[in-house]
Amino acid sequence: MSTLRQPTVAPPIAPASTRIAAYQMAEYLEQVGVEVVFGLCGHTVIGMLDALGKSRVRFVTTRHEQIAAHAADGYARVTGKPGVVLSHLGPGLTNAATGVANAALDSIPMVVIAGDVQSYFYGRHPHQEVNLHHDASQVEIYRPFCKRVYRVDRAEDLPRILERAFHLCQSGRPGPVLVDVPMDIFSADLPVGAFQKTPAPLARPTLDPATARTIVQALASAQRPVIYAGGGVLAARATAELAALAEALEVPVAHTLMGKGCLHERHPLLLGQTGFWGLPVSNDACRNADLILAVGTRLAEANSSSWDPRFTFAIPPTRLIHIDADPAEIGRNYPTELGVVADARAALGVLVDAARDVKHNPRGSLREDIARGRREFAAHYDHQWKSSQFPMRPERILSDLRRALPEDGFLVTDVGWNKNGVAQQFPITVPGTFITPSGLATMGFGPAAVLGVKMAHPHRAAVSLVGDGGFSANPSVVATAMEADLPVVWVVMDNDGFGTIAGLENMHYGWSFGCLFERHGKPYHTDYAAMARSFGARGVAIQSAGELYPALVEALAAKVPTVIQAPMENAPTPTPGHWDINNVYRAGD
Ligand SMILES: Cc1ncc(C[n+]2csc(CCOP(=O)(O)OP(=O)(O)O)c2C)c(N)n1
Repeated sequence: MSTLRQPTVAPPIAPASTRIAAYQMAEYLEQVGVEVVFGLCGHTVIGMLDALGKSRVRFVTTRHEQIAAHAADGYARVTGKPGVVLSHLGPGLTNAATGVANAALDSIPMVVIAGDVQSYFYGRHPHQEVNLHHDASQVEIYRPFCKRVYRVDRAEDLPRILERAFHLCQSGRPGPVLVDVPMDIFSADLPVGAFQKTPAPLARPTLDPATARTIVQALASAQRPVIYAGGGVLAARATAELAALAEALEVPVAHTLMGKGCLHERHPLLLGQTGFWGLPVSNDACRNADLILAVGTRLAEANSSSWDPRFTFAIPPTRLIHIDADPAEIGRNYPTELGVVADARAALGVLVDAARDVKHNPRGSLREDIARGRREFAAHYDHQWKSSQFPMRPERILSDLRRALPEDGFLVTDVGWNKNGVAQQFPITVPGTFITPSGLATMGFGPAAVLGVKMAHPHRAAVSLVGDGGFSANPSVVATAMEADLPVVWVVMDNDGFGTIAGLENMHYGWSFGCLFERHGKPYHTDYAAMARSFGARGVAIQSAGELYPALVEALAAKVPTVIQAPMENAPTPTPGHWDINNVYRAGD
């Protein structure tokens, strides 16, 4: 006979003035404007799921937590609101980590709510807890990339912590915040109205008029000034102010990867992206500038040609003024004449006011020089736009996609040819329609982030352009798109391998060992179109170059998600700049 004692004490009946925390929490999410939570279930979060299911907040269930985090990231990028993720503990949280870190490195506001083991099992190492070196330490996994990690030890703290999470993820330099909730705390009673405090509206840090006059004077009197725009300009929705400043002082604009779209692609002052995959005209203008005003950028390695002064920036002698939301970004890689901690939109707005009626140095043939530089570079690839070669030229895929995609449609890239080629060669005319993973450059981002983008803007087209490596990293996105009824389009640039790295290895070592998809020494090909159809989605296998454009038009009009698989030559993206890794590789015997 069992000697185990059965519990005999009935749970205490809560007084009428209390309500279970999870239900109040779901209502709080509604109150702070959360429309959708992306996540994946587990025994630690079903209390919260029940509450979400009974709320107005939509829950999108993914098949992998990384997808949930990328989708929330995509949603946040196009709405400017925090993305919200719900994750189970242990393996759920570690699965989500890549997506959350990707959001962190691109300064995307996000709140991650994680279930955890029961608080009263502290130190007993319960099921699925991460605790090898410290009790109850799963939150530590998120420490290096979250702005703050909270473990909720007492139910009474939950409302305050949640308010802090929504405040912190959006304030200063945005980024993810983790709220780790032991599952018994979802079920705890809290006084009705416990979740009342909402994040304070924030006036963004701006620029004082005297400093603005100094900066404007410096730009006006410079011989060869450049404005260098980063993702901070787009995140702050400051593109109109940027254009106004550039036009007022006749200053050309170069940009980072995340800054693409900061000016209309046909704006006569637009130089283009800098760095390894940049445009020569942009690298040259920056390298020869006497003054650069950098706004909302961390002057990162890829866009700065690994900071080698021979390629993109030569600072000094170029003088640098740097405006950024994060003081830690100022002065890291270059001597900086003046650093300003401010929101890009606020600061550019004050600069535009200060620039009114200010006379600037003559700029000579600046606009003609830019046009010629851009034309000359395009001549390297524009003859491929109509190439009927099959497997297709990547440039043809880009040009067909540009023709088919409405100007306000979203293009969400992954990493590989898609990201590097689009940043360099794909015209973007509506700010915020180019979405890409920059800081962490996570393969698998694009196919998942497009889900959040489409969720936020169901009436606008949303295409994920992705390599076959990136697409097959997390192909269950198709199932999620079907379930959530998100008619997105994935265009898979299929070269049977991790093409970019295969090319890099081949260039330095003469083969592509470990980078190609092969079986028994022969190319291993996957029929992603058939896979899509098995999910109930549309799947189109392109058989000749001419089939792509009509397939794109049809897919964009379709009411169900579509995978278009376009076989592609593994041709490298031009690299006018420099990347230090190429100095490192050494082949031996
Ligand atoms: C998660 C992750 N693993 C590895 C890499 C390194 N990486 C950068 S590009 C690339 C190849 C991507 O292959 P594919 O998606 O097929 O695109 P392609 O390069 O062929 O255009 C890899 C593996 C990465 N960025 N992210």
